[in-house]
Amino acid sequence: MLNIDQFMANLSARHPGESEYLQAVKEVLISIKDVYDKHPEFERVSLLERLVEPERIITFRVPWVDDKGKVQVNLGYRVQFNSAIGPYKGGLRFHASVNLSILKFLGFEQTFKNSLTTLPMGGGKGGSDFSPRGKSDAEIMRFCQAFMQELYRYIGPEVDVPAGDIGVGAREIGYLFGEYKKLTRDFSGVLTGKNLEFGGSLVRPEATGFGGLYFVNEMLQTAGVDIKGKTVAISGFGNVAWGAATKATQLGAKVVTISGPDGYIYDPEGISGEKIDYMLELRASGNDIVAPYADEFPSATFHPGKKPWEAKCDIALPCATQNELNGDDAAQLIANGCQCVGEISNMGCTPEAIDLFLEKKMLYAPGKAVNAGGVATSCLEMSQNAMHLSWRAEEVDQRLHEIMHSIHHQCVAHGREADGYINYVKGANVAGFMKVAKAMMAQGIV
Ligand code: 2IT
Repeated sequence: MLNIDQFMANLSARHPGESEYLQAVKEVLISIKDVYDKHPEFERVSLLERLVEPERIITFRVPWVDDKGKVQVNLGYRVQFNSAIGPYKGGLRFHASVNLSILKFLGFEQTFKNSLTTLPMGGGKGGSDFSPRGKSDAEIMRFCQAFMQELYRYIGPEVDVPAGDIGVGAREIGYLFGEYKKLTRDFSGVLTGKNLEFGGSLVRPEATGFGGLYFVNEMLQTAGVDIKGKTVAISGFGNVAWGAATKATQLGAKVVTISGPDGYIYDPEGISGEKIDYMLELRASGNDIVAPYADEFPSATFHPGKKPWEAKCDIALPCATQNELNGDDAAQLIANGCQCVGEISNMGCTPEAIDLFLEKKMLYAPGKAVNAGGVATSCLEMSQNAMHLSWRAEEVDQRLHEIMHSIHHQCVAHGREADGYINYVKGANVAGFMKVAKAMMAQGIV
């Protein structure tokens, strides 16, 4: 029988202070306790004790020269978490906050997310505490090259396939790919999120946000709610927020907020059309702020230092980073009549927020289900690379749609409670876990 308190006490003694990692593990343990206890064969082979530890962690220093000629030293990591169902797959995050706890939580989540996609991918994550904020293009390139000069030894198209995450977009993937190719003389699908000219997939840039909205739309439909005319609060303004705003608008909803580290924008006329394009300009400025939006579009107001969850909305979509929506934010959303929260960031909600959503029986689904369209489309990019061809946008989008439908179906199958309420947290964790667990059982003690 799984004793969660005992298990967590042992794990935190081994990994003191790794709060994000411990938080992610605990959430999964709570969800899977019932099914785990029904499988005594799991306990006999210490399946959970193995599953929570990464198979391998690679850490290295990344020395690079800035524009002033000064040598900078950052830390680089790759956490190869679980390869039971396929090669390690997951993004690279470049952000000042990056540490091992964050990358281990992301790698752990990625393992279950990738399992849910129905595609053959293990879980991995990596990155650096390098901050792209305010860096020149040449500095970004030199950093990416220095990072790859070490990472290339540990990755490969059938071994470990990194992609983007916060701070890593098509530009960085291009520089990383160029350096990998130079070092190995191997043109292969070793990274995803590439530009179209050298093996990238149509729809990959939009995929996380589009997939998120396909999933949220299906949640709403299951509850008999039409998304048309609904008001949507989005956090963040990067690639994920951009894709989510685009698809929400296409489906007839009205997006009223975006946010950055500096505060949030409230635009009651709706963030659509050229305003969504403007998000790309904000991103390209490299300043990591949204305040200029309010100067550009007079219908909008800027709320410095505040989070978008105080704005009235029907649907809330966290699209920025972990733990960006806490218990107080959840209470405020509920008080304002919010009906649905679709987490598109990884672990965007704190345990307190999730407890509140579940207690109120709200429509709430976790990132590992809602945002899985990004990595799923990365796998479609790998498939195209392996076949040396490229699919039309309609074809990729169609597959993305089917994958999100399947993930929703798995959540319902494993998460429906006696009163009919769908606990998407439980559904996603149980479905994701069982596939990985069965694969680990079959492969012996490794
Ligand atoms: O969190 C994620 O799923 C990603 N950052 C995308 C990973 C990928 O391999 O496309």
